[in-house]
Amino acid sequence: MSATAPTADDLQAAILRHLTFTLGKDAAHASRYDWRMALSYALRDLIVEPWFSATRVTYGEDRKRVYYLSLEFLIGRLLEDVSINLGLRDVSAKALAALGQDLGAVIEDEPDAALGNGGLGRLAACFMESMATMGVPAMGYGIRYEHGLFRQRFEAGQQVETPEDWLKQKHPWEFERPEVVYEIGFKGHVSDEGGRRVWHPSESVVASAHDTPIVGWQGRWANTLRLWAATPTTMFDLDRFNAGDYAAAAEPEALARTISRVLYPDDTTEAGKELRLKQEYFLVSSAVQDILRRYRSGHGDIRKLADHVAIQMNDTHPALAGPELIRILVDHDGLAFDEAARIAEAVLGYTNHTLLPEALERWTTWMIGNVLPRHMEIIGALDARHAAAHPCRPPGTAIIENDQVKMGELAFITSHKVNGVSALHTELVKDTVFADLHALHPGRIVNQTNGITPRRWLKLANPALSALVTDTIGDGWEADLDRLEALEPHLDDAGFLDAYGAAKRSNKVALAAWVKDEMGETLDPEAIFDVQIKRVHEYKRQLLNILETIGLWHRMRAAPQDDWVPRVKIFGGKAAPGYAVAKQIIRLINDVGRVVNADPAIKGRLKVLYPANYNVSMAERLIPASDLSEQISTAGKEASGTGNMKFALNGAPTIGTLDGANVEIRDRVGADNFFLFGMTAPEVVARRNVPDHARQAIEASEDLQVVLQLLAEGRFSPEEPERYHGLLDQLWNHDHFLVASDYASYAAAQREVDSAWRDRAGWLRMAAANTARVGFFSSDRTIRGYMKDIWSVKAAL
Ligand code: 26V
Repeated sequence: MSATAPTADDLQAAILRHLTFTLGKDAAHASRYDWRMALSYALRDLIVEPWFSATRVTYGEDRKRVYYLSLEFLIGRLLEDVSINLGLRDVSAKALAALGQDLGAVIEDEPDAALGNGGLGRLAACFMESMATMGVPAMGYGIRYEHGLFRQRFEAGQQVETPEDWLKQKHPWEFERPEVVYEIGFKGHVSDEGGRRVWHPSESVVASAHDTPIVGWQGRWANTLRLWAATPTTMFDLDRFNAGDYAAAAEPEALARTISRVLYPDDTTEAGKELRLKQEYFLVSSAVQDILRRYRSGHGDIRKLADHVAIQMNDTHPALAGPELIRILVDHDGLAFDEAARIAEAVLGYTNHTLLPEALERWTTWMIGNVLPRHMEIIGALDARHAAAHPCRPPGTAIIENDQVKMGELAFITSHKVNGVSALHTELVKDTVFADLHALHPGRIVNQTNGITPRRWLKLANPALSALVTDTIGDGWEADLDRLEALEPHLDDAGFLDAYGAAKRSNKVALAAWVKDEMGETLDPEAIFDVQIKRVHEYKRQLLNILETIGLWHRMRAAPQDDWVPRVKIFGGKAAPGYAVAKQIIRLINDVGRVVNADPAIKGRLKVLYPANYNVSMAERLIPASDLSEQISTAGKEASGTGNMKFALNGAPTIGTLDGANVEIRDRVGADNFFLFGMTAPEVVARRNVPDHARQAIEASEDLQVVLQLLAEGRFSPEEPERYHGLLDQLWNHDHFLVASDYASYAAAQREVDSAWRDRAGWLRMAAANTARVGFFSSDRTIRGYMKDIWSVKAAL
């Protein structure tokens, strides 16, 4: 930011100026929305200078740029984030207060930008913030979905989806760029013109750019998040309009806009939808055209592209970037195919985020051939080139198999580096999905353990703990999270631990007030706030959590006189609309909550809550108020997890399996400060081969038998006793995620949690040790890893 930071008076004047001249409102009649817009514009003005200077430096020093291609950016709200990064949160509060407005209320008025499903999209958002903080010349490319991830409501405990509508109000952070437009073709045919392939698309849309500046910590640098909106090539059919056929006249426009209409809400099952393929190509083509235009504006020789450009593909969703780049280099620049393929490989990197077979993208050759005929030829040629270079390659390494294009293989083969997102996951990538490709290309697969931005996930979300950290070790930790290690000597200081406990307690009291408001339930701040928030998936095993909760409830009822440790069980998360089992699990949790929360026998010592519509903002509220972080996926299934890092940073120890980044978190916080349970990844693989594993596990645990019996007799659904018979049948006969086999171990770990909790000082020390020891999980560190191992880029700051 500029040398002179604005005072509250300056900002107040800027707010009033925008209220008057941008919004055309008189302060006497301004709504909360108007004040939010005015403040947002006033702050946005202050980002412009670092944004321009970042661009000047990048051009002036001819720096290599990073382009992060992602179908998802789960940004959440921006107002508070920007005010904090500009160092103007308190100044903003003061300026608004002088105008009779409350900053907290204004912040809450902003809708979340929910352009993502979960971890993958949130990671992209953390990366954008870290790259801006470190001064990495970078640009994010995504789609400006008109409707982000659906909103979730519960009707009689069941998930109901309604469309999300974040653009209904103006999005104050973006700059529309009507002059930055590209034509994106689809379908049609390919002709041969004197040995040159020419694609004649039969459909096309226009991609138009919308830029949101992403400002880093202390406002020293800002990068661009460029989101593309689809618009028609021709607005409407004037002849039809004049003939009075208004609906038909508007058809081309409606069709084009469909492409950027809505985010796909399915984060595992293969979409198999032509529209999804069109979205993927729409992003890739507009991004690649934009990258090449920028490159050509400053450089002559396209062969040097990789010296100046790194493109990262966030999962396989943008994997058409390789074929698209090659298409332009060959068909437009006249390069030889081989040379174009080599350039693409030098530029591209691919991040794998999942091993779940159902989430690995595949498209039929028919569909790609139909929607993108020239790309289908190029994919065939890439496969042939790879086969020729590796004559003995195993058949599974082929890009095209059984008339399907495997996007993982395509992304792998077109990239110079492929990375997993945690140490364990990367080893599994090498040993399983890409074992054969790994053998052909040793050294190509590297690890980059995920991270989270400490600005949003500590500074913004947890002001109480942030203040304590700063009081104890000084500032600077925000941009150098390893400094949290300096808390280590304070872990045995009773005064520090008291203050730590007080910060946690204030967050719990605030959460309790919110829950009272939103759900009418009263929470005891002395209880363990035990939280599982993430997408609902069988492998994440929310079912294991709720079954164990039922077990606890049953034992409490049987011995109400005992001295039970009070618990508040909080769940949050959405299920993909078509994922029936996940929706049943949600319904079960809500049904259990209804019974448990109304049961006088347990005297309020157990509560089960499922606040609807979990999103980034809800995470910011819940995580700082949590005591226990549930990270209980079947080992080998969660690629990394990033929520696990947010909880640990905010002083909620993990109860978890040795899965994803849990492994590295436990290594760092220490085994004593982590509640480990469950089978390891190799044990999981072995266990699946035991016929009847679930039955055996159930027969070995009386506790689990009782729980299943309660479910079977309809204890939580008296109006429909058989409601959970399907889920029970799954558990007995198709327990793929080994809920039964890990139950006893999980329940035992929960009892360890109870006894640890009874030692107040011990617990606080454990919580604080988590905070002190997870500096490694800053996304700044992750980005440094990408810069060094994948992008060969240097930061400008
Ligand atoms: C797949 C599909 C298929 C078609 C429809 C839309 C769609 C959207 C997403 C996906 C793949 C989801 C993969 C994913 O989100 N992985 C998560 O990535 C996180 C960041 O690396 C990681 O922490 C989580 O463990 C991992 O599950």
